[in-house]
Amino acid sequence: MFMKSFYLTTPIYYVNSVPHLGTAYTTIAADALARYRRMTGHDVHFLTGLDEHGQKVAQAAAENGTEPQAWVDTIAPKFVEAWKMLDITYDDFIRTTEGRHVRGAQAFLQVLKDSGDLYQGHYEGWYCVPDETFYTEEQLADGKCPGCGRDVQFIREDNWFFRLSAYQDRLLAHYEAHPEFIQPETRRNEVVSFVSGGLKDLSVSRTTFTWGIPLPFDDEHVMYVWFDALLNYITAIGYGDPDRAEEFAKRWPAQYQFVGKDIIRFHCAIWPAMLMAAGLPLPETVFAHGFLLTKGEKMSKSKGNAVAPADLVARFGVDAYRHYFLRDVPFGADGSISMEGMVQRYNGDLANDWGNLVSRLLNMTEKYCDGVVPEPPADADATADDLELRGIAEALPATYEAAMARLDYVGALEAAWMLIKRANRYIEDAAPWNLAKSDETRPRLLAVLYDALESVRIAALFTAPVMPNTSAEVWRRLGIGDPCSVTDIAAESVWGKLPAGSLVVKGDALFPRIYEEE
Ligand code: ME8
Repeated sequence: MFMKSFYLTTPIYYVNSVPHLGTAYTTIAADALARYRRMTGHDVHFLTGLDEHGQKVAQAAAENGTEPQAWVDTIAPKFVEAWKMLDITYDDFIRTTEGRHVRGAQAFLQVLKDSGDLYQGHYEGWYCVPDETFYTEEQLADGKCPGCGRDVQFIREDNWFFRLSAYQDRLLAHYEAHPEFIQPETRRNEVVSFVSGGLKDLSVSRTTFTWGIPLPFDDEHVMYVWFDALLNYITAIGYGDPDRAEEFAKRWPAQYQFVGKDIIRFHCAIWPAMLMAAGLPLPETVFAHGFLLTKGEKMSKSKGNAVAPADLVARFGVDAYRHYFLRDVPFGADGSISMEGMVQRYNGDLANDWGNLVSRLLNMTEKYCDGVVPEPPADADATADDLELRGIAEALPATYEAAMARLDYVGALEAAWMLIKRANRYIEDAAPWNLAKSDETRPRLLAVLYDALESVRIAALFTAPVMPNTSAEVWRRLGIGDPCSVTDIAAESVWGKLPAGSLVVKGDALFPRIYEEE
């Protein structure tokens, strides 16, 4: 069977410090999409990794009294551990200090040099180390970095420049012809207006420090860290390596590149211009999500309001963690997060709705049917309630797909919750505990249990991209396979696939309620 390649990337994170909620947010969103696309039969390649060069990382190493390479080697495993804890199913993890990246990035620079897109010049201006960004005097905000508000330093260097200005018209034409290239719309407008305002050639090398990739044609210079970092998206899949040409041709261009809104100009102006200069196609969509805010402020390492994902996972569990961020923060917008919000979401959606549905139903199946899934009821006997429940389950795949196609995780989860909530109400209304009182109503009892169990099977399928462990556990309790390894979710979600005779186990509460005083 031909499987469409689906290449998805996150930014590669700076190793100046350990992962936090912000970097975890992008990575979880990408993971949920990667998992879902595997379930829709795509040949998914999900890349994440680390941005290990540059002044900021060199500074972090110096502050910690160590050499840059030793420093990045200490921090990199912390990212790997964090992504393991959060059940991130990346297919590749690139570090920009790896040989495959260094060689690919050098090959790329050589192509640009040969095509005449690079020239030697003199740079004089401001530089923000935390953002690794060049600024002109006019761009500064009260003498500080307009991006992060921190101090900037004045630098004077003889550098290599990239003819970014030459790509202004082609970039604008691309935005025009491909409205899907930058999403959401607000970010697209922001980039169009930025590029329309004129682009300056970009300094792409540095000479006043050495922690970077040497230019292949001038080893006095190391590559500007953003130029180096952006190239990870192609070096990881084999750019510049003749032995991996086929892989590169299959994977590039990417379907989605996820970024935070803070780095949209790099990804939507500089990056596509670099690709154009090298004669490569552009990614289909760069999607910029918003910031996580705590008490109205961007959460960041430097502001000291960054929370460690591990603390929240310890309290709520990994699935509840993943669910909270994707359910509470519309992807693309800024979102306020709080401990109260997380407890509410946990108790409401997970303990009351989903966990409760699963446990009461499995309990009843044990109690009234010795844990054996009953036969599916005959269609002719279906009541209006049965048909409504089934109708919601049958509408779910298309609604869910439409939401995921626009990266609307909130919409996708709401669609799954329509089924979960309706199934809870279905049980309330049908009152199996009354139906169990007489033999006469036993056929109805079995029909209700089957339909409710089938709804649970389908709900677990569609919550799997976000809450993989819970879904796997629910299917295990239903006595069926692993929802996370499904590759044809449409076929799998057909009503009536829950096999009669399967033995269910009730198990502990999936989401024990959290009380405020805890
Ligand atoms: O920028 N809310 O790395 P970085 C949401 N190395 N997302 C947030 C966030 C917040 N409060 N804070 C950070 C870099 N992020 C470069 C990228 S790519 C070629 C190079 C997320 O470690 C968001 O995705 O500063 C943002 O784009 C990314 O972390 C920045 O990570």
